[in-house]
Amino acid sequence: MNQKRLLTIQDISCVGQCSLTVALPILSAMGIETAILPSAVLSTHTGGFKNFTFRDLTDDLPGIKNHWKEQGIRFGAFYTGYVGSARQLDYILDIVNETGTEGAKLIVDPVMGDHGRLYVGFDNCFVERMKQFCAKADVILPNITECAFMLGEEYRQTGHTMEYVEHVIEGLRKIGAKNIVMTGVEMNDREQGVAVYNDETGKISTYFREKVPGVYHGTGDIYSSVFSGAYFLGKSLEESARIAVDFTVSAIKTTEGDNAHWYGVRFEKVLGELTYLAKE
Ligand code: PXL
Repeated sequence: MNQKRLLTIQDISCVGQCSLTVALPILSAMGIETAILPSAVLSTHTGGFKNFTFRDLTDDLPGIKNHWKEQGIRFGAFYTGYVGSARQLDYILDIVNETGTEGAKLIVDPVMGDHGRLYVGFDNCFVERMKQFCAKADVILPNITECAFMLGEEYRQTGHTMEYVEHVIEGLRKIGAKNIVMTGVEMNDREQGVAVYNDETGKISTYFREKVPGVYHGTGDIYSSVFSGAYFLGKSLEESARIAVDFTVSAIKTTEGDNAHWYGVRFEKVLGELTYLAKE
């Protein structure tokens, strides 16, 4: 059986260009066999649509895991995003421990909030459980909001100095995080990017691109999907982080200034920019 398979665990928001509806096409375009495990099914994402439906699939996870084990199905890496319940985090760890191949990496995007606020349905209790989950990951990909909540500190929207970045990374390492990719870092109002802490070298590096004005939904999921794919393909932490920034900027530019398309970005238009990775 082909062991070079990645499993991504996040919700299906049927409409809204986020979570699995971006992760699967992105990872596929990168030439990666991708298995999915929906953590929940929602009619839309929760970021602006009203009265969305929400079906939590937590109780389905053990049975799915048992079937995979019975069938000898294994995964070479795991990438998690939006999780439907705190209880699910324990089930996900069982899946990782019991179905991962030797050396399989766990990449965690601790999806909980953005712009200084937790998403609808998340609370401090979930934040605590997510902190413990992040300690088990090989790489975590928190945005600035998620960093602030995990450290129990005030959210800083912009003006992130190197001292601030170092402080956050130190705090996350105290929680038990290993490799860290902080997203949404803004040291000035012209640029946005990431700070990467490499657990092997102990070094922090940054990568910035021009900031595109506006608010763009689902771009965190786009970022984490590209990062996870590149890392799984054997790129370094730093290179994976850069590839993901460049693609996210391209995806945002497809929708720049289009206020009617407020719920997501038209990343489909630029998916071709990733296919070179499938050929390498
Ligand atoms: O993009 C993150 C995300 C994922 N899944 C659901 C969401 C959001 C952000 O709002 O609502 C259901």
